[in-house]
Amino acid sequence: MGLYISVSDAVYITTPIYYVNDVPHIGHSYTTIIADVLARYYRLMGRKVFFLTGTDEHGQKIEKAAEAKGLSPQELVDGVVLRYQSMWLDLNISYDRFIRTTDSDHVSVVQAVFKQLYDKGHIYLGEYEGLYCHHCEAYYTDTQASEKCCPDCERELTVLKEEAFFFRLSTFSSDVKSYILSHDDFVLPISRRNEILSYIDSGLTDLCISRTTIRWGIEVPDLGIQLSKKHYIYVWFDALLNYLSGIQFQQESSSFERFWPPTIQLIGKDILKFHALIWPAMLFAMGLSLPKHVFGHGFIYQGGEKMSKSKGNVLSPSVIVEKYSVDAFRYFLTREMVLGHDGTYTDENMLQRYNSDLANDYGNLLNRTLTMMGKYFDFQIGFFTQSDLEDSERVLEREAKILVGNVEICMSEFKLSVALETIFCVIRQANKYIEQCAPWALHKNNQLSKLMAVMVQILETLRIVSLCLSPYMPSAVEQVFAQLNIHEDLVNPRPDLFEWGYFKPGMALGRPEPIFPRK
Ligand code: ME8
Repeated sequence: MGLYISVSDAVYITTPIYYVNDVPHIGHSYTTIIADVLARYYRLMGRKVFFLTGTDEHGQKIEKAAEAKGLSPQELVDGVVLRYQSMWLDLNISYDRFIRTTDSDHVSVVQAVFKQLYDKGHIYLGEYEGLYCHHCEAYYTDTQASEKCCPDCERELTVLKEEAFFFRLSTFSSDVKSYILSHDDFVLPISRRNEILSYIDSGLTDLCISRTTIRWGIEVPDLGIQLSKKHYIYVWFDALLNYLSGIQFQQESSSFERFWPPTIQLIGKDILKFHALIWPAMLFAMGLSLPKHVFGHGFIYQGGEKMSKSKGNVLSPSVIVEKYSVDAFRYFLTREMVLGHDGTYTDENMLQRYNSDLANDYGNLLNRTLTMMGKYFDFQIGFFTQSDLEDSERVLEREAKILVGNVEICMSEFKLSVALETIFCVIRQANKYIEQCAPWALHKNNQLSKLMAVMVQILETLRIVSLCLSPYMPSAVEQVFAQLNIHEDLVNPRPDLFEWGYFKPGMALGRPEPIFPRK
């Protein structure tokens, strides 16, 4: 499989918009951190990036959660949204817009799209009767729902009959299928692609996209027809359109013109059907181009169970962050979980990764290098020449030069954990290099020019691995750079920043300070 993200100027990255019927947990932070790492990486590579996240605030779930707490839906959502926003601030999430489905520009887009599709005949009025799950806000067919239980949450289903609007999903599903078949890299990973294709083949009916049973939602706009009751737009139809309203769809000289279509839409595998079938079908109906990639990642489990609000086994990111730091948390999630596969969070694994990778390998490399620079050269870069080193003593230079390209390949294939593995290989090699070159012996023998050349090999390597790590661990790398006395803009970086040869005689370094103290 080739590179997924090709060289083009604009990169548009989205996460699902999260339900606000409860507070954010580690599963939500997983999706959002992956999106943030990609967004930061592409900014670092000089691309224009738009990173959208937000909250899904309408529907019966919210109405019920508010009722249970004795609040109005608006009061409930306003409170929970703050929890999400402060969590993303704590986790260093660099989104460009936080969209709420209660934002007035979103509401206008949803109503406008609904009317446009109705006028084109892609939405029609009919009657719906079916087995409905109030919790998941979805209808199920008899085959999907054995014993009248919801196949997703196992709750009891009720028979519901209502006048309703329908979207012609059955018409557009064949377009979606042909598109998936002709675009290998549209639905990723491959297992998700197969899953959605067999779902389409199981036969599809039109999608009911309005409800008369809810109040907390976006009202169906005036369509010039008489309706017996007020209709509200189905929460998924509303929510999916955030990806358009979030970049000012149908506004003049908007981000939409610059960023559409999305480069990558990150989702959990639980909402694949909505993003790899219903959403593309809506886009076909609107005549818009489809996202380049929809990536359905796996779940984070804890003690063998999927973490979820409904199961009540939710692990709060704040607890982990407080114990290990935000960068260690971001590192763990992207290093330990292979994107696309399920993974498990355990405190033992977290501790192990923290001590071995962050404290021993990376932190120690920085600390011992700066300590030696202080001891031997009073933190000043001095004179050295390339001829001071044998070919075999320039191994780090060769490795660091190819690292940047290797990381680029991994990132464009969404192999975030492999990129980290590759970076840490070079870090471990740098530690080994110190043992092999034994700077203390060079100092003892008064080979000062060679000693400086060796130290610069290590310093350059530290600088380049840190640049590669910066999308994953932005604040730790900021501290590393401060200690290396490098003050660079990583959002609009100089193009030569990734090149070998930054440190020059006369430059001064900062003082060593542990970044990841051992636990
Ligand atoms: O589905 N492991 O919102 P939601 C990994 N509002 N990821 C997890 C996870 C876990 N244990 N639990 C949740 C919705 N997630 C809709 C989306 S989009 C137009 C509307 C992540 O709050 C994962 O990305 O239930 C999943 O898809 C998302 O949270 C669901 O969040």
